[in-house]
Amino acid sequence: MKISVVKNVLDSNNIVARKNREIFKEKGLIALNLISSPGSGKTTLLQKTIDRLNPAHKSAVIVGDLQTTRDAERLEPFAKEVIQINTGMSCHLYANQISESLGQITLKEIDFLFIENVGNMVCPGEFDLGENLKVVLLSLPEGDDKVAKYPTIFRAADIVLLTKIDLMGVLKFDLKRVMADLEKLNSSLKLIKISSESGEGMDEWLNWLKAQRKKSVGVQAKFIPE
Ligand SMILES: Nc1nc2c(ncn2[C@@H]2O[C@H](COP(=O)(O)OP(=O)(O)O)[C@@H](O)[C@H]2O)c(=O)[nH]1
Ligand SMILES: [Mg+2]
Repeated sequence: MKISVVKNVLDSNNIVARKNREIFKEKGLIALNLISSPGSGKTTLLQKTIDRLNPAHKSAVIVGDLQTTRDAERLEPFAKEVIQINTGMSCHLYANQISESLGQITLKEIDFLFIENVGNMVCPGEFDLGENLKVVLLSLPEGDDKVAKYPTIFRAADIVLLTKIDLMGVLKFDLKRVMADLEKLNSSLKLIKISSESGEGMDEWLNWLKAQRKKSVGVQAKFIPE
């Protein structure tokens, strides 16, 4: 008889994450896990992104914060469905919190599922949620040294968004240093310079998102009669 032992929290998390990924595939949606420090612009970017994806593509958001429903309230006017998870003391979301939330979303109507992870650059990187892609944000005010200081999350990223690019020239920020540090970690990593304020980089980001969805689930957006 084969006895399998779930060794630790990470093992059991990975089992649920795999199931989540199967559900996303079966329901024909793409799931993106947004990871960054608090305040780097995740919620603002999601507001602008979902607004631009509407009405052709429907989005849902699962947002994790230690406390409050503030981000959910900000996203509610844009997304078809929003679930806020309060993690209490936990610095990241777990796959089982995603799987429980999926039960509350009409997945067959959703094209993009955005997961706004709890703001920090360390723990969210360790916990697979079943997402198709990890989107890591770094904002200009955080400084140009952060890629080298937090390499793990940048190594795991499928794309890096350099946010608040409108502040270039206002703040000291050595873009070449960031590019060189990213190149050392992963030379094929895509970086988009973006601003929710000025709109710079938004077209490139939206085109990337649509191309990723096409790659993973096919061309058609799901038509939902209003
Ligand atoms: N200058 C500038 N400020 C931004 C931009 N995006 C967000 N912010 C501001 O940054 C702060 C934190 O944004 P928020 O979206 O809540 O970040 P989150 O904690 O990562 O979700 C807010 O005051 C936003 O108005 C941007 O592109 N440019
Ligand atoms: Mg937020």
